[in-house]
Amino acid sequence: MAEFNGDPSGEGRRIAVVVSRFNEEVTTRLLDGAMKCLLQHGVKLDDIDVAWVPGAWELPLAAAQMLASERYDALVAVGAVIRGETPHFDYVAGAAATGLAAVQREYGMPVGFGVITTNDDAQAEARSGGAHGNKGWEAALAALEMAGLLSGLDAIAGQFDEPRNGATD
Ligand code: INI
Repeated sequence: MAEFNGDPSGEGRRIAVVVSRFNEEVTTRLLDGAMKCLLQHGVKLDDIDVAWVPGAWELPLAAAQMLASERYDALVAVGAVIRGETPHFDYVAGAAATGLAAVQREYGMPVGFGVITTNDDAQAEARSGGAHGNKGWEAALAALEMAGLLSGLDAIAGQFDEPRNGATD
């Protein structure tokens, strides 16, 4: 049996961050959390690129463009979708989540999901450095852990000469 865990060390990692300006007070705090996490785990400031987009709707496109550059080991997406009086919230939050999940699969690269979706400002406050922690920090940590896991899985894959599904015996 083999068991794999991702090492969240950021040493030598290059990280992309995409952050949305909508609800900027909240997203700035989420970005702060993500940056602190990356730096505390050993990522160099020069190895972090931050791209700002207008709103959460735009996160997947910018994330795709950044990962297409093949410059990064992982990406962290940060945004805040706060419920209003119309169904707009559902479209923006849903598109951000499904879009970022699609980007993650398309590029085979970790995308930390630091987009909070809340019913009101108080819930957003609580999740951006308040009573419920900082979801930007958590997303950055998840992205680093997944980068470590993918490196470990890559290394073991290289130890097999033949793919199992190509075996003839
Ligand atoms: N964008 C957000 O990031 N959060 C929101 O809460 C939000 N609301 O509620 O409307 C929001 N809308 C803007 C959207 O992301 C796009 O930027 C806009 O529609 C232009 O494409």
